[in-house]
Amino acid sequence: MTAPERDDAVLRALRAAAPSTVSGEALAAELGVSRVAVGKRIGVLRAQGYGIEAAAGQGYRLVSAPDLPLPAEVRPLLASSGWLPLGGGVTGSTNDDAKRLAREGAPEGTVVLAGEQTGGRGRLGREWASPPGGVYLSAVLRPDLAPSETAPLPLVVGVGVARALEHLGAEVRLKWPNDVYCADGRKVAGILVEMSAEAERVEWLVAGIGVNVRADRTSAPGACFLDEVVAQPAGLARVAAAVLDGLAEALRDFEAGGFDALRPDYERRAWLTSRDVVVRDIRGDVRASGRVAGVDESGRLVLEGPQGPAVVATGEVTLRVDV
Ligand code: BT5
Repeated sequence: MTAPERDDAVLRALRAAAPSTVSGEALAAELGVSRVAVGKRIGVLRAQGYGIEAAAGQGYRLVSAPDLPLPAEVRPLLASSGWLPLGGGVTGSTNDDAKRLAREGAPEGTVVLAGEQTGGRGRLGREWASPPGGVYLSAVLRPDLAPSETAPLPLVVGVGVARALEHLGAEVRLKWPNDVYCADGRKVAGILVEMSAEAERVEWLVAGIGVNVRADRTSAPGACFLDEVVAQPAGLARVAAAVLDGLAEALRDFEAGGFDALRPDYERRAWLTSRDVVVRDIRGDVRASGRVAGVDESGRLVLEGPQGPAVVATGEVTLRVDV
């Protein structure tokens, strides 16, 4: 039994017994380890926030579980295989953690989870507000792609997140290139894709996703929270599992048919279509403006401008407010 399997087995046994106790001997026998090793496992679970009572001579009783995307909670909820979840508590930035692991050779599917980040990052050095009550995760991917073929990935990830949040009962929109909005245009999730590549080949990609779940007034102004737009609030582990399942499915579609296979799914939820927008580059200079016609087969934004159609691959899009 691997360490993660042992984690799952301890929790499974405690859950199966709750509200009764399960004896230390029974746990040790089930796991094939010593009672001391069981005691250590219980200590680790308590440190993660599980409420576990120990009754003298009777064993352990699970009284509460933390609302966190902990691997032992997420793993049994996953429909997709191939994810290797880690973390689940507080960290600086899951993207930084996942990048470090990728550099050290972590396999495809390694996922760093967190329920809070102290240094969450957006694009271009911007901050991602990451208070407790959100799901923050970063997946290591090693696709067989040339660097030039990765451009649609933020959109692919976006479709995966959108499907996941819809599965949980929310209505969402996708704002090109990397935002997930609630139906009213407030941002509920953000995506940050980072990569390391040689000239011809991608070495690794890290797909970072932050989802606002529990309403938090200290978060970013104008943020939307999943709890505000679903009938049934879901546990953070459930949200993380749904996002990973959605991501797995979208990546499979992309691998099988390129972005074109996902284009109808993107277009159906596209927030910007038929809106008048301005696209700026990093320096804030206007690159293009016009009415959004949609996205092309590589995920680029297509505008109908005063000088005819324009296609943009990168940029910041704002709605044009005529004065
Ligand atoms: C993004 O950047 O939207 C990408 C966010 C990616 C966050 C994930 S969490 C897991 C992983 N680990 C990380 O460190 N990052 C990734 P961008 O498009 O640059 O948007 C950032 C802007 O969104 C900020 O300047 C704020 O205006 C706004 N914002 C910040 N936090 C927000 C939040 N929690 N909800 C809604 N909007 C937010």
